[in-house]
Amino acid sequence: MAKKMRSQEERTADPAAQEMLIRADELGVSTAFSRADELSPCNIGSAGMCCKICGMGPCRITKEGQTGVCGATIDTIQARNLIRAISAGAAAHSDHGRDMAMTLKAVANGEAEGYIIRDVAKLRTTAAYYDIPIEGRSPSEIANDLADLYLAQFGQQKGVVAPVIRAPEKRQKLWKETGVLPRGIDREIVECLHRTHIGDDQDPEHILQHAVRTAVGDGWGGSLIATDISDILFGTPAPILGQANLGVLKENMVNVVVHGHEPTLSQMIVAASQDPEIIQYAKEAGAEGINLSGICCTANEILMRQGIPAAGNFLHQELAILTGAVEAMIVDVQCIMQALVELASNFHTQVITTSPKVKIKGAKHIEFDEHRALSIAKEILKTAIDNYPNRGSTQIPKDKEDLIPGFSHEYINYMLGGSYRASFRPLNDAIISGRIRGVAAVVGCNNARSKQDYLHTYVTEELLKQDILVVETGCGAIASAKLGLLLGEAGLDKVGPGLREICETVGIPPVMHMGSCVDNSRILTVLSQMVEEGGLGDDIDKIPAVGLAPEWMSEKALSIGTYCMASGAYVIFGGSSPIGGMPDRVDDSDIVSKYISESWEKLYGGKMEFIADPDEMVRKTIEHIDKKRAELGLSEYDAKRWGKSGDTRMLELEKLPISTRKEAIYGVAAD
Ligand code: XCC
Ligand code: SF4
Repeated sequence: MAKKMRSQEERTADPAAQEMLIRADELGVSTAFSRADELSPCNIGSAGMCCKICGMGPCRITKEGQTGVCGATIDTIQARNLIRAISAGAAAHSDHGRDMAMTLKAVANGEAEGYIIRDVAKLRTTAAYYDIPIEGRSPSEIANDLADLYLAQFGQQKGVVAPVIRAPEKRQKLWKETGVLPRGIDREIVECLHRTHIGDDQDPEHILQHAVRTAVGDGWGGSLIATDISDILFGTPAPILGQANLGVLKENMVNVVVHGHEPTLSQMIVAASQDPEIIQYAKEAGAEGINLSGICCTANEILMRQGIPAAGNFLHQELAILTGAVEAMIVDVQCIMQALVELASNFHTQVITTSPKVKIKGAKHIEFDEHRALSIAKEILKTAIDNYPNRGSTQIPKDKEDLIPGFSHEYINYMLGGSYRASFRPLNDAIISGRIRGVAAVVGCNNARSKQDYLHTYVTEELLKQDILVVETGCGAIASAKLGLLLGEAGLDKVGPGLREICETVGIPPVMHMGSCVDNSRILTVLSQMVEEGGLGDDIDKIPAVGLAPEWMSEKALSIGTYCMASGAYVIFGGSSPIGGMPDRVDDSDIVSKYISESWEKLYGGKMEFIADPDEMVRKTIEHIDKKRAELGLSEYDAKRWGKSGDTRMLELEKLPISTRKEAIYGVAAD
């Protein structure tokens, strides 16, 4: 059967991406978009029905009642596949957290060239959670103790991973009762691998219970640690002006793109790129200077702290190289396509790997070491500059949008109440009054099998119309940024009347960019503080909130979804389900899908579902939010009550003939 090649418009919603895909066709090079068209996914594997964990397999289960050679049922196989994916995701996030803790330790000991403790206030607040003495001690002394405590969480064998104490008390009790309090971050991940070795845990529900424990160790452990330490070392984000999309690349400058996840190296590259010696070196090579930009979550890390522009999200990594204008793409860990090297061989672009954990054949490897960070960053930049004279023909799309990222938990707290009355009260009140109907976190990846950015931005825009405040992280946030939704006033004509009032009053964009994927931990701590603030129930599962990952593809997304579920959220994944099972299987016998939805909801108040249709995602989000509002005894959401005050409304009224203005102001219909 001939393969169906999608048109550029079917492949991506982003005009800059469409332009680059046309260029790829003209140059005859492949991209993830074209490879996705050429390579159909295996329909047995993609639905979780293939087991290859022992040498008697792979066993592909396609008929009801069939089992693997060892007798494993489809449910056991699906559960094992799912927990293995969740544990890989948790491992990736948590290992990132571990590296941050190592860096903090080196900084505290004065052994990390170029780094300082930038946010002493956050260091003190964080240390205080764990009763680390802070009064009369230097930042280095406190940081040393905090680094030791955080490092110990990874190899801890007994007890409870320390940052869990930052969850609402009721939630912690629930986790204790259900046996999912993580003992040590690494221990739970290792146990996932042990339990799924042939001949171990074969009760799907029992397997998945351990998935919850592992994921809690990610969200309330490894990821939270990563976020805390990034803030301590590089500053807690606050709103800052940035830009996103390929148009941020510059014709007359050395374009260096950092891609991956860890801020340790990219922050140092930012510092090195501002060094007069390096700028001079670039000028000597004939460029006007160095233009730094980011892809994926490394982009988010430096965007929300220094306002360094984002060249794009996951599916933009190849497209940046296709401009022909990138001297070097510097990668560290996670979400880096192997295809970059082959693609770069058509241009002058140098792909540089830097992590001791990641090498790609054909890429230049300059290994990063936090003890010599600044020197290494300069060496990398010089390599990029040396490559500038090799540049051939270029085509840089014009598209770029402004955005305001940087909505950390701390900043939202400050923004809502100021220095003296920092609080979440106004947010809770807005939800209670119904101006804000509820909150949705739209997060996660791009997926080459769905139209890039479309699901993210469609779902986001539909929720905004319904007065649902949206927070975003990861590649989803960059998708919205490219569409201009992350700007204060700019997006407000697309927003429901109640939410618009709040945005105008507080001065926030309707979509708040909260950071990278490990920063989903910020969403957890925000939800916890909303509980603490009062009026929205005594635990996270009472809050009218939903998490969505419409274009997920990474195993990390599955771990994020699971810890958000365990924290009490309804989590919806778009795209295909890794536990889809047999298409004609009756719902009742689909143990795994039922378990992660219905049974998890009974246990944790949150649930996880895979829903392909975006309208269905929106419908179920609204339904859940309204159900939670009703359970809290809050007034039914009514759009007509809002939007009659404020500047925007006055401007609209001024457009009306005077005779009808009175009716417009006092009548029932608002819009
Ligand atoms: Fe990777 Fe974080 Fe997914 Fe983007 S969103 S594709 S994980 S970069 Ni995390
Ligand atoms: Fe097949 Fe069982 Fe081996 Fe899996 S563990 S590959 S189902 S024999």
